[in-house]
Amino acid sequence: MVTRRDFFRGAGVAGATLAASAVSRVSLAALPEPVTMDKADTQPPLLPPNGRPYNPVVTLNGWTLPWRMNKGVKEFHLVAEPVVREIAPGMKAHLWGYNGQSPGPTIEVVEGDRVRLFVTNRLPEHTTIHWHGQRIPNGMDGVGGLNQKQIPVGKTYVYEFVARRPGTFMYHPHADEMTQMAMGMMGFWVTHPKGQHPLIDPVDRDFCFLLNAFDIDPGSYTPKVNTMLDFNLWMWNSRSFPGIDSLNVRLNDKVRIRIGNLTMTNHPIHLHGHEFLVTGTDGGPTPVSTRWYEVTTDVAVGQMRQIELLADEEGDWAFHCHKSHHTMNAMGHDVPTMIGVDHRGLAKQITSLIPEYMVMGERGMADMGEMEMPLPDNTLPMMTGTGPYGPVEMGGMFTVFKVRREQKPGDYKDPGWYKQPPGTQAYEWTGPLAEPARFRSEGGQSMPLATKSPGAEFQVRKPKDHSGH
Ligand SMILES: [Cu+2]
Repeated sequence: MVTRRDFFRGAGVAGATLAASAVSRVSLAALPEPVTMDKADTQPPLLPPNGRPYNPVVTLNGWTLPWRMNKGVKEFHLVAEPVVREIAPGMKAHLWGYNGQSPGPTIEVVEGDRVRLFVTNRLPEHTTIHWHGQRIPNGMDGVGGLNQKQIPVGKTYVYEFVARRPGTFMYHPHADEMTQMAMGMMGFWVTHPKGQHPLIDPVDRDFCFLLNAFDIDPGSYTPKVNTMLDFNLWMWNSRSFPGIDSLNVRLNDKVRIRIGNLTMTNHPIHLHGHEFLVTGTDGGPTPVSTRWYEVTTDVAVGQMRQIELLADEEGDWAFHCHKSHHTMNAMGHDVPTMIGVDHRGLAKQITSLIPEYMVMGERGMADMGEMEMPLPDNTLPMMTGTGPYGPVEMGGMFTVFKVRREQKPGDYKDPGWYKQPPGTQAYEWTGPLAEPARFRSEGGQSMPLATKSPGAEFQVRKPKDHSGH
């Protein structure tokens, strides 16, 4: 829910009451009131109340920041501050973000808009904002030390420029970046085209989200800010499956999904049941001649990708990152592969010391999604989320694209699970099983080996950590 608060009477600002009464009301009125969000739910699209018209986006588990028109300038107020973000039910993280959430609110403007952004720093250290991907005057680019002085604690800086290029953008600090981005300082920005654009088609649904990763030890609340690659929580808009909302659309809707990556690794984003076109990148809309159909698109570090599809297949379609360890949650690390290992003897010895000891993963890892293990406080099971037929065995960067005949235009509510029509679902074969016919001429090769080896045994070893991402 959007809440307005009287920023200058907030209890946290020392001497604010005095300042507010002593300083003129004019100076207070000069600053747009900050608007904050206290929930991680997907908010309905913000229909533009004034300014140039556009078709708004829907931010997955997020919201769009309202603005004020001031003599033809769109004024926004971002407040950089510590926030508590629910990663998924059962886990909260102490992050840094903007206006009550991390990621911060999506900023939506129209090509040609003059934009004024007030940025108030309520973090314990200085910050800046960089408007990632935009064409702006050099002094507005937000690289601390290079383009401007960092915004000191408690101060407000103003950025002002014209949103020249329509497209998909992001914002993030360019001051103590490794810490501030590891703590969740980031947000989405969409510049809509002014009227008809030859390369930007109107769509029925327009979704956006940022990819992000945190390293939060089970039982703790604050991300480790010195982690370079070995993150343990993979998220869309700082939400981990099953905390990520589904993307709910009507059958035959034309759908656009915009994805930005501010993690430290690439993410091959994969949609089931449909083909899509990459219609936009960091550089704006792609020329039509460069578009081809795909089901997976890699979003590299610092990149934005805009995909478009016709949602013409009804159902509940998985939508996820294809790096399989990114569809798991914390505790995914340092767990040895136990498939095929018989640990009956070992388990017996251990249970004499630790009665509740369980052997994990000897038949594969699917058991782990089902079993009820005691978890440390404030963490998520590795694989979780339950569908209509049982555990989905996914966490992290996973959600469901729901295509429904009855979904009304403009309705983003979850329609529940899809009921497959009779005869259209995988089923058990109960007839007789024939012996498989084996291929009889194994071993043919163009160059016979000089010496025949008696056969070698291989040990397949998966990398133990993620340093090779
Ligand atoms: Cu990924």
